Amino acid sequence: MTDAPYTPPKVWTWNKPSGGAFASVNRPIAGPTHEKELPVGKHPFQLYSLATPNGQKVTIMFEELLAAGHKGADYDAWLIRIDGNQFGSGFVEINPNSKIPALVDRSGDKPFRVFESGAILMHLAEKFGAFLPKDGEARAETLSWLFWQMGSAPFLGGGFGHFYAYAPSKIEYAIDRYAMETKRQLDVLDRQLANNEFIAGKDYSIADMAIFPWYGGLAEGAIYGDAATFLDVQSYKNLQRWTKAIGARPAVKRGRMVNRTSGDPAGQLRERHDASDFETSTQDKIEAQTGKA
Ligand SMILES: N[C@@H](CCC(=O)N[C@@H](CS)C(=O)NCC(=O)O)C(=O)O
Repeated sequence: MTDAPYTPPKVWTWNKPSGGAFASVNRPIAGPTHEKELPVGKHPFQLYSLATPNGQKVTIMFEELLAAGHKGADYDAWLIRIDGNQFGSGFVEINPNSKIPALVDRSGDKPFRVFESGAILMHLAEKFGAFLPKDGEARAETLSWLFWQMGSAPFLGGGFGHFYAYAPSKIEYAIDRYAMETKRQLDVLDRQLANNEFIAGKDYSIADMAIFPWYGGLAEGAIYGDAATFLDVQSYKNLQRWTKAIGARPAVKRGRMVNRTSGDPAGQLRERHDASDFETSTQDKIEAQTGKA
């Protein structure tokens, strides 16, 4: 990797690692790299994930469904570390795109896969008739914001987050370009939240669950080093109000702990197989029992 001006060759070839964080798992081809079956637990839903923002969306949804009394929404959450495990054969079978989160719905006669966090949220919302209005304007508004998130966050994560926090060198052009777009997105949310309690209006919905882990996480200062200062996130007052309200929900707090592998060990529930795991199986307790991290 050099900072010298780059003249692209006529045909790109994969002849060196790209550099930066995650370079070791980046490759220009899809498909599995090794054989590995996925474990299956006792619950109707089997989730294979990690507590990145995309992973948190789904664990928040499950915890909200359970908190709302949907007993059929119980789930096993298995940990997929994205240091190569996303290329195991079993995982690629349920997500040909090799990215967490991926779900297997085993609640009916024949298990089937659902991948892409937005599709998983919609699938669960429709199945349980929850957090997504049934029809009309309210449904359209909720889906509009859900898909806004799916289309916008790659500019925040793959664009701003990558060049600000992970790239091997700081490139002013790239950071400027994506800081500008990220701030524009923060302003979109701030304006929407000026007149609405929740993202899609008066009701809490899957749009909030999708947007919170990314933009709430940024507003809290939880992602990309000191990005919160760099982007002056405190100036988005309505976004700050919403972030505090969503982050205080007990189900959101639980959902953010599931499949977490970093930070305070008391906030990490690396795998979730039962509601009681939040009391008994957080990483601090496991380390106290086993004596190792
Ligand atoms: N559009 C996908 C994005 C999922 C995604 O980017 N997942 C990341 C973690 S946040 C991942 O698994 N990365 C591993 C890799 O790129 O190899 C979704 O929303 O489900």
